[in-house]
Amino acid sequence: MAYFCQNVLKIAASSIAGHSNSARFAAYRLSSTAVPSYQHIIVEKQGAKTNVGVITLNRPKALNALCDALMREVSTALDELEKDKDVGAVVITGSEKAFAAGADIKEMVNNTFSQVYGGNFLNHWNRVSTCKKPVIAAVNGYALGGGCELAMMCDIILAGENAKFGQPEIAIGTIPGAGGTQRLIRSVGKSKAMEMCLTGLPITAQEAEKLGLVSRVLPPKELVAEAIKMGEKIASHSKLIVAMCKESVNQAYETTLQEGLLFEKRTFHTTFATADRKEGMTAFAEKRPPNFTDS
Ligand code: CO8
Repeated sequence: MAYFCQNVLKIAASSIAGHSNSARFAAYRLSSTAVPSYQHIIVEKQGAKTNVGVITLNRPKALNALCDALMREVSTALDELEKDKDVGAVVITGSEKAFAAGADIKEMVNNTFSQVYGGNFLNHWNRVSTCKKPVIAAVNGYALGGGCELAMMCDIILAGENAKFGQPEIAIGTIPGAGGTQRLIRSVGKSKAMEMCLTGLPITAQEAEKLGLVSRVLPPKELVAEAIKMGEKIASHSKLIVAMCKESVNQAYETTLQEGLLFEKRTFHTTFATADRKEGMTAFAEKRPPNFTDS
């Protein structure tokens, strides 16, 4: 543990120095920690209370193409951040040029049907969508193919003004494989989803906001800091209740309205079995900030 703590600042400083978004890291330098053992991503805890996990995709030469090893590292990082009791939200981001330009085409080029079907190729990508903690995608630049799908696996997408979202798989003789034909339609509707999947052409951040794919568009240099700020706000609430709320919102994707409303009502009732519900309402009545214990 001591070894880890000593090295955290050293490693954080070196990863900050080498990072293209060094200005934003500087603002958080004093409160950041880093986990050293990743090759394709940078993992840190950011924010005034170091309670926001930040995963930065870091394969700049390949525009953050999502090779198998990178996505396995993302899964491992999420496992770690999910276990970390201090972390209340996670931000996934890339560089200013690319969030991610898709699955790694060069890695896939010689794969055969029997290999990908038999081996359940890239099945582990799903990990992002099963994270119990809220995950915010901070998207600058290209979010194409698997990059767009990765963003859509997150709970909230914030976009830089230069972001481009697209499903260009059709142009390389395949189709989206991680939600591009399923999650996209639920965000932007059938006509636009069809247009994007069948033409392969991307949409801008501004269009994406108009369509409801992203919740906000921000100047590229402010994007990650804003995402961390949003993560801090979420992390200031009870982590237990936040997880219940996330689960309830996600039910809307999976079920009928009546079943969803019932799920919501039962989950609402369940909050009354928690100490944090009692504390939250008591604090309101006593005109003081709540002291949540995540129980
Ligand atoms: N895979 C591998 N390498 C890539 C990828 C990629 N997706 N995208 C870019 N690169 C590499 C380039 O090959 C190039 O490498 P090098 O310098 O060694 O030649 C480097 O990144 C820079 O790229 P460009 O020179 O092309 O940069 P430009 O600025 O000219 O163009 C683009 C940027 C427009 C983003 C362009 O690179 C591009 O079109 N990339 C491919 C986009 C794409 O087709 N994405 C979809 C991939 S398929 C997919 O995502 C399927 C997901 C299925 C998931 C299934 C889960 C179960």
